[in-house]
Amino acid sequence: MANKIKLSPKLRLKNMFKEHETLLTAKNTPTQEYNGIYQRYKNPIVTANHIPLNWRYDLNLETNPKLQERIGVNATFNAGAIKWKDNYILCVRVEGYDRKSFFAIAESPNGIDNFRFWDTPIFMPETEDPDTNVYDMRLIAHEDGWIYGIFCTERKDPKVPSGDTSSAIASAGIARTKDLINWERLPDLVTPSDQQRNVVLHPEFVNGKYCLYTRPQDGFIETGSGGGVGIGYTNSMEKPVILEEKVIFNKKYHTIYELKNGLGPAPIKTPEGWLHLAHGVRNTAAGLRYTLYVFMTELDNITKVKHQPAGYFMAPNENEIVGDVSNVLFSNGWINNDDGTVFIYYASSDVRMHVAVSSLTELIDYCKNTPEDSYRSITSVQSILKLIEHNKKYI
Ligand code: M1P
Repeated sequence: MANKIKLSPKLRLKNMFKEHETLLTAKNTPTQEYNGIYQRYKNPIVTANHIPLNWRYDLNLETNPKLQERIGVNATFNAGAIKWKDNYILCVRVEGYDRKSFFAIAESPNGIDNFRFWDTPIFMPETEDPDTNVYDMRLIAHEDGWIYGIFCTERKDPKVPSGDTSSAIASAGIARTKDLINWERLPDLVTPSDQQRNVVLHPEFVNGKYCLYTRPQDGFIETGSGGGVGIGYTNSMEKPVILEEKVIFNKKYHTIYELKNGLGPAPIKTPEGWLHLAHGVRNTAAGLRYTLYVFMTELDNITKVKHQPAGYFMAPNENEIVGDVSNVLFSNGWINNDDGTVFIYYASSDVRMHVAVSSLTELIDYCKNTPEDSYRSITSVQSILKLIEHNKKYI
């Protein structure tokens, strides 16, 4: 008979709690590399193993004599972020073994480590049209006084033949809260496009209206004629209807956002303009590759892109590149601290959460001084030649 590890359930239970606490309280330290733009940290900050044990196990050894895991958590990723009562809050997409995602708050005193989930996951109310799956919440403290959670709600496409069990419709779900515990669900956003993911609320009113960044798409996976980061306006979040979407950042041939792009978190207001973090998706022989990029829009005209550094800002490194959906970095949360540091929360390969630390100074410098993409090999070489020429004085 094969050997089994024969710790008693009682001892396993004791060890489980001890190991869990060790994981939750582990100190995180910066990696060796620093590129003048951001600093990665060594440990993922939230993983499936951070999920409280009482969400997963029946802890009564009489009803669970073998100490089996009753409800498995597959991944923790794509978290919205907000500073709350001096602490750092992530609204994490938690995905179960059953493939359903839900939201749960993890809180840390320093934003770098010691993230701990609140006692229970968020019980998100539904609209009259039940959600099959909810994910990727952006948390936005709007100047109207509410904290909004804008997320993707996915439902089976009712128009497809019954044999098609994978076609879905993605819409922007909206909820608001004052305490991150009690959520008021509002109607889903209505837009001219059939599909919406990656919708983000601008934190300020624009000409007295709520402004939402959208990502129009024809199909659930395929952007079709849609794609790009769009902008639309609504008079009310209680009846959120956008009549017209204007694309401000298009997908473009032979770029890192050739296939599609979508906004990450809500933009940060800086003296130089609105700073945006987004993801761009390109095709490769090995499948899709998601990287993060940064751009800036004008302060007084949020539809006008002012700086658009070429290429990606951040791409998966060797620890991040493999996961459930490999070759993916995705971010829908960052926090601008009072001291000018910016904590960038990003997920790798649809599995785990990380933090990178930057600052407004570094991000603005990056935006203003990184050459733009001029879309041909020869123009990339011209950018390098210009830099070499400039550097002659300094070598
Ligand atoms: O698997 C990568 C990402 O795919 C989708 O992103 P997008 O809407 O840009 O295609 C989302 O499902 C996202 O959650 C996921 O990380």
